[in-house]
Amino acid sequence: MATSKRARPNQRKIQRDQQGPKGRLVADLSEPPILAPRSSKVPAQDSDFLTTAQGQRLAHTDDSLKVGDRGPTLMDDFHLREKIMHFDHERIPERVVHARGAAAHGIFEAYGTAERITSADFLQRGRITPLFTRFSTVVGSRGSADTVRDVRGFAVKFYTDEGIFDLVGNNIPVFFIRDGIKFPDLIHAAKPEPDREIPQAQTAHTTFWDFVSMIPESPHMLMWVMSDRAIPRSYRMMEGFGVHTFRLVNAAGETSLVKFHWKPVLGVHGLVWDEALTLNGVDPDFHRRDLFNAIGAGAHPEWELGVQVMPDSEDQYFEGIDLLDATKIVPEELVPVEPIGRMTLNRNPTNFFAEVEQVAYHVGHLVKGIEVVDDPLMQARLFSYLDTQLTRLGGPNFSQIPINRPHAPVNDNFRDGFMQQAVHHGRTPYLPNAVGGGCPFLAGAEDGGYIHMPRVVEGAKVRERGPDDEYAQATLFWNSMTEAEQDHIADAYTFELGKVEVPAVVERMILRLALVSEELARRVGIGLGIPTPSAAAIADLDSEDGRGEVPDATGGVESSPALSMITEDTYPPDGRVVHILANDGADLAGIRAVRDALFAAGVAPQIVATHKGAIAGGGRRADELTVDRSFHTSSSAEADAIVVAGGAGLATNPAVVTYVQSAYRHFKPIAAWGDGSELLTAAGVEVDGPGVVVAERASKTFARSVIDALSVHRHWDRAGVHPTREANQEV
Ligand code: HDE
Repeated sequence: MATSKRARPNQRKIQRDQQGPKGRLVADLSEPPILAPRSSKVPAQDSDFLTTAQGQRLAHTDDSLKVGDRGPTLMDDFHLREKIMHFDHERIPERVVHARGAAAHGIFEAYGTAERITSADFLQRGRITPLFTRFSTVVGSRGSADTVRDVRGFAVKFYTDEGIFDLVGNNIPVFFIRDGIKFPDLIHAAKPEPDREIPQAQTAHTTFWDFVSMIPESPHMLMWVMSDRAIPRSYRMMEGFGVHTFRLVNAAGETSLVKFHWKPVLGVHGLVWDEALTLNGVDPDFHRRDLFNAIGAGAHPEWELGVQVMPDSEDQYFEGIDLLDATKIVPEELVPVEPIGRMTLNRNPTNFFAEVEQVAYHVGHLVKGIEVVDDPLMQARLFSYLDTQLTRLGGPNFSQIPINRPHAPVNDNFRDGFMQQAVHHGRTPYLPNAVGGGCPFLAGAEDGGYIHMPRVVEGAKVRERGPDDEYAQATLFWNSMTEAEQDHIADAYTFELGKVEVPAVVERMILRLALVSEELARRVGIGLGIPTPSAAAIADLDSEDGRGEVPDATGGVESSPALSMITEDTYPPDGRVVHILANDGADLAGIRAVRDALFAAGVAPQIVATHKGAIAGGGRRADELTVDRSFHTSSSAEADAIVVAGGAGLATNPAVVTYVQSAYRHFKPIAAWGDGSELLTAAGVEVDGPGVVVAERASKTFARSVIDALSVHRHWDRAGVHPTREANQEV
């Protein structure tokens, strides 16, 4: 009997025993399958005429078939029956977590710098691989708002020549829990409370804080979630992280342990909390729209993929940091991130449901050269992601849905199941076989087969966890923030805990915070009217958590600038939105010049006036300019900068004055020329303040200054001393 083990495709004739679901195949047991002549596509929108799902052309679709024009509807109306049946079943269950999201197609270009550590083909020099990336929030339902405080999912599906590789990460490099068995508890606590289904898409409620205040490993992740990382300005401006450690294997079989990082070319930027709250109402689709518009306008977002490479040691620790613990980072100051390739998102989805809603990521979609480690969070995920597709996508054939199809040839010997699209042929969907010529063949290492690296694992079967230093990295995060970022973290805790209805939960949480930073605990306590926990209470919790029995998990790093989002760097203004405020009588030639200069720099300018339609110029010559938006529908929260062109009544219109004031309070660049500066004065904006540009005329230099002011993102130096910082200093 032919065992297929040693058989190789180049030695033997392959009998294709499984065909991908490319087209409508005509089954014939004696002949190879024949593609139906008319179309190789899944039947969808081929006909010029409206048809039933079975292809019958229809003459009428506005009235059901009745006895007389007021009579009862007839069972004969197969068109009505089929149309309503399909409509009734249009929805599929939303994702149990990460339900709300947006996605785009793109490519990955490998630099080749990972060749020495992995044999993965798509990471070899010059390889270009198509991909599909979905960003998401975690807690909210599919229809929830984009700019809530939450972790963001960052999931990339690489369609490599060796099969699908999914890197299913987040925009925060750590997680709330260390073991996947706690995941249902975490999500039940974070989701709307089950008796009242309140609140939607937020952690600012009693049950979430009740849970995390009793999870000793959560403080590190909580610091990230309370920081501006959790209210990104845009999906395009988020870092991404693989979170878990991965084991890479090179062609010689040598292994290393790595952490994956995505670094956005546009920099990492957040919203201001007040702005995020406004956007939830003004434009709940803010992030989805931003991604769609930027790609549509040709501002294709880019990220560099990088790795931190650590030796594959027996204990899988690095400098005292447990690499199997997803609540820990390896500071970049200890192990720098080495760039290995670049992702560009360059095409919007054609159909949201078919692509974004049906895409199915799975951490077990791996390619050779990349392995997972024994991290118990990852291990639970390996089970979960396939399981969830069965409910969401209706069965085991979800990999045949177009967006999920591998680009590599498939021959999996799987058969049948709900919604099977392929018409397989042959008699031998099993191995080993002799009747089918031993096909399909098994691939050894020389043919690109996935070989798990042998590792010795031993130990008693126990429900236990290793020792952990739960606070040091949370403290490192706090110590690495600028003052503005610390102020935002203190405010975020004060907001979230302020929404908790059970005082004991708040007190427990403040106590835990004191182990991260007594200053932070005091500042949050001031806002909540809660006294600082006593030294004895802090010491009790400390010994209960067993700190001091384990080594410090920071690797000796006291402050990590890489954790801060506020840097001295400048960033490209691509796709940034600038609102040009104008009204009838404005300098239209100046507006055109500024608009064109901004546009040429990759910025998205929008003219906002008191009314839609067109505004008239102030000169003698009849001139008009079409307005993009009016103050009735727009908010300064949607813009990255405000430029005032001026025009009738702007400086005396309270809505417009508030518009400028909130932009200023949100630390955005503000600019004006000519009589536009009257509005700045009316809004109380200091014309020589940071990030404020004022000019006589709308010159090129003026436009350049606006772009320069945009490139630093926000002008934090406008902020005064934060009240709780001041109060804390007085204590
Ligand atoms: Fe997920 N997660 N997760 N997760 N996750 C899902 O899979 C799960 C975790 C992440 O855009 C689900 O298809 C468990 C960490 C992203 O479609 C589900 C555990 C990280 C996405 C699931 C985790 C993630 C998901 C829901 C603890 C960051 C969205 C729908 C063991 C590294 C992917 C689905 C997309 C989605 C389970 C923890 C990231 C239920 C059990 C840690 C980005 O399978």
